[in-house]
Amino acid sequence: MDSRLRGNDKVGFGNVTDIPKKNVPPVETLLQSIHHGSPDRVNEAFAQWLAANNEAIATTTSLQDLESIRVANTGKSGAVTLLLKTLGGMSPEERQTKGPAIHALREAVMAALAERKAALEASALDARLATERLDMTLPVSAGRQGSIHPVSQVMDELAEIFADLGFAVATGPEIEDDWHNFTALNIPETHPARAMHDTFYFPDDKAADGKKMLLRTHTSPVQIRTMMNEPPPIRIIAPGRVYRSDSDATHTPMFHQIEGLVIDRDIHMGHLKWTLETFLKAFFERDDIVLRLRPSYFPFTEPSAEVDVGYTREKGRRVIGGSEGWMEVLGCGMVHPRVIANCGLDPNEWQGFAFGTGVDRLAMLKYGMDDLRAFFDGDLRWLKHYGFRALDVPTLSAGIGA
Ligand code: 2NL
Repeated sequence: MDSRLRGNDKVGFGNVTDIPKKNVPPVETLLQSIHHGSPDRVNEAFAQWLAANNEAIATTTSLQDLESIRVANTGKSGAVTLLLKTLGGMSPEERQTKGPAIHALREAVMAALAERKAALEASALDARLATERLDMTLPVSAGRQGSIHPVSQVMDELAEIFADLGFAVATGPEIEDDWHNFTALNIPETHPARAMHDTFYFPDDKAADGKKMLLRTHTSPVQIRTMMNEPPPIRIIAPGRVYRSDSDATHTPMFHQIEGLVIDRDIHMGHLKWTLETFLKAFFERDDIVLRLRPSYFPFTEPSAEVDVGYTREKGRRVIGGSEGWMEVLGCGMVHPRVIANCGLDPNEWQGFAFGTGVDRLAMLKYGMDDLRAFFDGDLRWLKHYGFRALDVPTLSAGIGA
């Protein structure tokens, strides 16, 4: 007698334990009908067993129980398996009369097991879906959130504004060689910027020309690299960290700069002034921006100018816009023909303008901080106060928009 089909009260390791108690006839009744019974007797015994077994399958409530039945049916010494084994000892004639019933029984058992398995799996999934449902309309719990540093915010605003004007963002190494940082820019060997006390040099790292590597003092080398690697027309901005050996209330050894460069045919100062005016109006979100270009000198531009922007006093503070006074905000000029030639371009064919300014200073002017050093202290209270929400997108038309 196959105890597994009638429940099992002797629980031990390796035994099948969870058989639902059902009136499935013992497998012996099937075997006896095969060996001794008439075809009618076989059919009757098979039908009875199958009905009871189907009932057992259909009333299982867990995949675990179903698996117990599967093992009892089609496992190594399961009822179906034992029946199949009897085929081997039959004469061909006997096999022909009894074989089909055995195979049909097997098919029926397999089908019933598969059907119940699918049903139990489906309801297990339904149950999971019901308990694991998420309410997407619940308000988000406000966890601790960081904020965007004003320098990052202003850099994003600048990138956005200049993108609208057709400028791409270019980047390059912060550790530079002397040629890209100074020589290509027409900065003479004797220029004070090249002195040890103004520029951070690496004492041991040298370029192929034997000159010491250095921390870039402006982002101009990025523009030099772009001019050497990409054919004109060029419209780029180069934002990034720059380094100078300088430290007091208004200077930090590392600060942020943004430079702009346009190289094309027939570019003149009119393009330069319009671009700067459009940029400053968008950046300060005011239409009453007044510019003043004062003649100046940079080795890499000719002519060169310093750009002042008009301000007014509001409650004792200086606010950009109007023209009660002037504040210097940018340096600019037409790219020196020697710089264009240094980059392998013909200065008779290609001209352009360039400008540069400090990002930290722009941030202070727009958002009203008064101490540059606080920018780099990493004080969370300062960041909370002056920081920006992530995902606020700056636009040309509205400064910071949706
Ligand atoms: C300033 C002035 C300036 C440039 C930067 C530049 C770059 C190349 C060629 C020519 Cl590759 N010029 N950059 C030009 C004029 C002024 O910056 O006051 N910066 C803080």
